[in-house]
Amino acid sequence: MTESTYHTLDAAGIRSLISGVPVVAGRLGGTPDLWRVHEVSDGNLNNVFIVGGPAGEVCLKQSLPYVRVDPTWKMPLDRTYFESEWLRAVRPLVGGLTTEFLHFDPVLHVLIVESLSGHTVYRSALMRGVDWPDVAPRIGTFIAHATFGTSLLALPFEDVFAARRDFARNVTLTRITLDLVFDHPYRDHPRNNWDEPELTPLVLDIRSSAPTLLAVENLRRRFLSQPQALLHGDLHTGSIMTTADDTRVIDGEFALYGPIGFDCGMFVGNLVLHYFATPDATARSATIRDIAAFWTCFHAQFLALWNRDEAPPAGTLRPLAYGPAAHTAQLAFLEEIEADTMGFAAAEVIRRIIGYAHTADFDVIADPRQRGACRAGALAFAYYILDHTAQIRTLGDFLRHLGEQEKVGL
Ligand code: SR1
Ligand code: MG
Repeated sequence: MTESTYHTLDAAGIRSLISGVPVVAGRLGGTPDLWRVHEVSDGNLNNVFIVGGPAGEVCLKQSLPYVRVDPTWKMPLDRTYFESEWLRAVRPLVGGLTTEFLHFDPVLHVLIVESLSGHTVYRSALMRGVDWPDVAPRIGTFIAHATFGTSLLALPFEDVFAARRDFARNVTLTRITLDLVFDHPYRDHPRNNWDEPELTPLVLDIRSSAPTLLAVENLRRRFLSQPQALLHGDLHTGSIMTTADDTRVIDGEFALYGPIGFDCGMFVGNLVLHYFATPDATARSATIRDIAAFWTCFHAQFLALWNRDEAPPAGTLRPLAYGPAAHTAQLAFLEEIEADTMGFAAAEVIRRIIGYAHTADFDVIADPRQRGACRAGALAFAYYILDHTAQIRTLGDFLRHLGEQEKVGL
C-alpha cells in the first residue's frame, strides 16, 4: 500500500509509486519487479534516480527536507513543484531543448521526467576537453524562446501576473540565490570558503571597492525588481545535459520571474570559469567563440520572435510604434539585457570561487599552485568587470578583456 504522507523514497517505494502512474509505468514496460532503480544524485539539493524497465527509462527527482549535501541545512519540500511548473511553462516554448514532463506527485514531492542517460552534463564534457560548438548557441535559442514566450511581449498581462504570483512563492530558493550570489561573498560569512591563501588579498580588495559593491547592489536590486520573464534561475553548465547534437536544459527548481540577463549571465559566468580552468590556448579561444555565439544567437532569436509576422495572441500589448525608432527601442532593451548579462556573469564567477557552492571546473588542474593561480585569474577578471561597469559596455568589450587574460595565472 502506498503511504499518503511524505517520506523519502527507496527503490521499493519508487517501484510502488510508479506502478500507480500508468504513463510512467507504460514507458518502463514489464512489471515492477523488472524495474531497475539506480541512484544518480549529483546536485546539491535533491535525490535523483534513473529507473529502467524492459521498454525504457525515466528520471525521478525527489525533494528532501534539507540540502542533500548538508543535512543540517533544513529546507521546505516545494522545489520540485516549482521545477514542474517551470517545465510545463517552458517545454511548449523550447521543444526539445529541455526534458519531457511525465508526472508530479505533490505529496511525495517527486518529479518524473524523460531520462537523458545517453547525455553528459555539459560541465563534465567541457572538463573532458570536448569541443561542441553548437551547444552554446542552443542555450542562446533556449533562453530567447523561454524568456520571450513567458514575458509581456508574448502573453496577456493577466497570464504573466498569474505566473508571477505562482513563482513569487519560490522564496526558499530565491533566498539561496540572494544570499549565496549577492551577499555572503561580499562579507565574512561562515558559508564562504576558498582553499588558496593567495586569493585572500583579492577578496579583501573586492570587499573594499565601492564601485564593485555598488555594482553588486544594483544587480541584486535588478534580480528582485525586474520580473521581465520566467527564468530558469540556476542556468550553470551543470544544469545542461548534452551530446554533440542534442542539448537539454534541466533542473529548473530555482525558477522565478526576473531579469532575462540573469539566465544569460549564469551561463556566461560558468563558461568564464571554464575558460580560466583551461590552461590551453586553443580551448580558451573555443570558449570565447562559444560565449560570442551564445550571445549572437540569443540576440538574433529574441529579436526575430519580437518581429515575427504572425499576430500576437489576443490581449497582448499591441505595438504603438513601428519603423526605425521602434527598432532602436528594441535594441535598447537588448542592451539592457547585455549589461545585466555581464554583471551577473561576474557575480556568478565570484561566488563560485569564494562562496559556498564551488564548481568542479578547476579540479582538472592537478598542480595546486597552478589551480590557485587560475582561480585568482577568474576572480581578478570578475572583479575588473564589476569595478569597470561604466567602461565595459558591450559583450565585445567583455570578451576582448577576457582574451587579454591569456597570461594571467599561467
Ligand atoms: C544550497 S544550494 C547551492 C547552490 O546549488 C545550486 O545549484 C545553486 O547554484 C545554489 O546556489
Ligand atoms: Mg540544480
